[in-house]
Amino acid sequence: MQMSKGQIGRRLLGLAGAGMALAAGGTASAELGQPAPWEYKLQEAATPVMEQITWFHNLLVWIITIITLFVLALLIIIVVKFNAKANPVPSKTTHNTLIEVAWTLGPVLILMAIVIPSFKLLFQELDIPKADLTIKATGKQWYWSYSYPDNGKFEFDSLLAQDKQPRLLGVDNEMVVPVNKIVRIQTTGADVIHSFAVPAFGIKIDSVPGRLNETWFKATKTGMFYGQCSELCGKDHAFMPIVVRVVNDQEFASWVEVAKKKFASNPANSFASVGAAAQ
Ligand SMILES: [Cu+2]
Repeated sequence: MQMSKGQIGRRLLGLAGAGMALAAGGTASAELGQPAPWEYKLQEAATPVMEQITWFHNLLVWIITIITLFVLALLIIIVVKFNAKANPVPSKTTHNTLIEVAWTLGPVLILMAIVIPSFKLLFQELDIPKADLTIKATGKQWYWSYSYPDNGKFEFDSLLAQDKQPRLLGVDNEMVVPVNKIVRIQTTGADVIHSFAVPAFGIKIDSVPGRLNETWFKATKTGMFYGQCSELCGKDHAFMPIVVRVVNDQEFASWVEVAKKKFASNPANSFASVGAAAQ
């Protein structure tokens, strides 16, 4: 089929329009704390650590883009200016002090610009501030158990709820935490290695049997935040989501009261194993 230039132009415009509509649709349906269709960015941050991760990620994207364009420009200049036809008698230059110093110092400075915020972020993630609340998350094949040693020592299981939205992310009993409080997560695996990860909080930490790993978050927004087990742990690895509901202090206190009664019949709560969180 022959197309005129006008037709091709209109088709291209249509395609671009469709692409933009898709992108806009993706943004419109993006909700805090969960993945969105056509998402290509990091999830919106809900903790100071995730804000820092997002900032650092964007910085790196800028740096790598500028480096790539710079190298591409050099390549194009060389191909155009110094090919055999354009430059039949090649120069025999072997050393240039200025350029050699520049291409050594330049990368050093770029690495310094990366290393400083990188270490700052690493320390922010690893230095756990004094926690207001500790929750132990135990990865099991294939669900999570959460215990609250500070709030009356109760424990409950959190299993995928097929009927809940978002699909494959909803659970029957979500972890509940107060907003703007420092929550320390201690995690372990009951059978194999799992990994506790919530993208909007910027946390991902392995849950290893026989070992207690720690991380922390301070959620600054209320709402539902979804994550998934992030270490291949067996056949139902894809079906053990993590849901954290962030609420205000009063809602948290009343949830604790209800939860203590609701999960009183959980056999795990009759054992002393729950209160083992180290202070
Ligand atoms: Cu898993």
